[in-house]
Amino acid sequence: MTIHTIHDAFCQRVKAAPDKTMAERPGQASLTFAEGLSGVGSLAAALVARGVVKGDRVAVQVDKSVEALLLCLACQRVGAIFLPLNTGYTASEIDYFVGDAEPRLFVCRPEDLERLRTAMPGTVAVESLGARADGTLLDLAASLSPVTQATPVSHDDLAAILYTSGTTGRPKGAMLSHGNLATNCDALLTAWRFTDQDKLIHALPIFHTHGLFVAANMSLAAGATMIFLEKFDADTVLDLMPDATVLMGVPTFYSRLVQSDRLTADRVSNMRLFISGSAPLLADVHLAFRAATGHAILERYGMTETCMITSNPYEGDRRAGTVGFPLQDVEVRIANREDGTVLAQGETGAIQVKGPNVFGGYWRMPEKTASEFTDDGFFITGDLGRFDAEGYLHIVGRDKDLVISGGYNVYPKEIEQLIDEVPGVVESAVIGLPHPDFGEAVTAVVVAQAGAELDEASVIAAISAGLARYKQPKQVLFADALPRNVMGKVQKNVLRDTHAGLYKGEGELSGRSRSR
Ligand code: MCA
Ligand code: AMP
Repeated sequence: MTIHTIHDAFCQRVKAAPDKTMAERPGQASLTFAEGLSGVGSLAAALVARGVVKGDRVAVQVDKSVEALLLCLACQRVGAIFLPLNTGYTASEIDYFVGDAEPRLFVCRPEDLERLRTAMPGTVAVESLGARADGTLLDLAASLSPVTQATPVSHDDLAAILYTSGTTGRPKGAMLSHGNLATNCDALLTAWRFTDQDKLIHALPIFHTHGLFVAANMSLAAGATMIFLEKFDADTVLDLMPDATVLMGVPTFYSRLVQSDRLTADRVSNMRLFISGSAPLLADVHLAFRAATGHAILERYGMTETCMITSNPYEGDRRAGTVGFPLQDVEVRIANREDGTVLAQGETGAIQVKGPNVFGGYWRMPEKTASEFTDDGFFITGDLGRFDAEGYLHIVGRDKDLVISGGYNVYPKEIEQLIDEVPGVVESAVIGLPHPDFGEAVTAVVVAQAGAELDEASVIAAISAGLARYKQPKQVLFADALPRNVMGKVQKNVLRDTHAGLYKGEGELSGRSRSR
């Protein structure tokens, strides 16, 4: 199958099987593909009514719903650029995105509508969309004749902008084209043998690549059914397994599932595939899952800027601790971190990627974009890795200062800047420490002024107001000084080594109980 755009592939699926269930949603009526298409047409009309034209950005910060997914397709229908935002972002975080992306329309949760209509610049229309098919955008859509013709787009036209934070602390909008999304979806459908016979348990958020451009796009393009869950809950997912075929999740899904004695080979007998990505899956979890179910979790590797890059094989050995082989048409190489020369198999270095999956650059940041590509067009991922003798890619570390907590990226710089402004703080360093549930726990190491009355609670309280919950430190440690190298750079590896095993809740976290 060759996909031109996800919207086109979806429309073909509607034609082929209009009455097929597109999404089951516990507690609400299911939706067929034909109903989905009708929703897309109406939402597209609402976009047009709010002045959205080809190339305009539509920013969306709403709770997960099938309608939000239809809104993404409606953007594609009118050639607009979908800009999903983490529901955890606070008002000050949102201000930045709106200032940078200058959306024509901002779609928010119903409870935020009044506030945002006052707060947004006059150039931005504001409508709401709720999780139970409610909100002003749907009211507007229902009053209009649907848009039935798609605005023509090319492979290079932008389909989405996804913000990722940066080592400078300033988020960057990764510009993803229709071609990026379509070719990657195509490659994944083939690699994972995903078809209209599949029923996917969709428990990921839909404001990031994993839940939106991997899980949802594949289901829409293949004509598969999604069981669309508001969020991940291990017991709910276990309840649904006998009726489903595929689960895609971050490692935390799997580390929580293996703790349940309900995870058995019997329960998963209808499931054909479990996929993990967004953060490293511990080999222990891989093995425990295999022991409980007989299934080897298929681990893959991707990035917002590149969509999916590599995958363990569908047929063949899925190796714990590796992320497998490059996907179809994707080139991956390992380069020397200092001089950029390409390294031989077995050597460890910077992972670089080229292919139709790689984004066009950062929104309105040409210099930043240029600095992250090599002269011959490879994107520098910031991850470190090596290929083993059989060609499996191993990710061995990160060249970028990044913590990944439960699959969410947290850039230390952003948190350090806030902590450093707290009265009584001399300086700080934010690191990730091993955490049994989230993989890494955001941890702040703070140097306080002599006599300053600071403790963990006061530091967290001082920075929390403007910071999404998942970015807030799970623990704050105090030190007399930060270790530095001869260049004066803070040695975070030394801090990680010194404090490894010091995660405060480690002991109590070995069951299902979790602290902050
Ligand atoms: C929730 N909390 C978190 C996280 N999630 N803290 C740190 N890291 C997190 N990821 C906070 C909650 O606000 C709460 O705080 C406390 O931790 C416990 O919440 P809990 O109920 O356990 O959380 P949850 O609602 O069950 O969520 C955990 C989760 C969720 C299911 C792992 O974070 C999740 O769905 N993550 C997926 C992220 C994702 O889709 N990443 C893909 C990015 P309090 O109790 O204090 O209020 S795309 C990507 O990375 C690339 C492209 C790729 O390769 O895929
Ligand atoms: P994001 O910027 O949210 O797209 O996160 C991308 C980053 O997640 C990558 O650069 C990797 O560091 C990490 N990542 C994604 N998948 C994996 C994986 N399977 N194993 C290890 N790290 C991963």
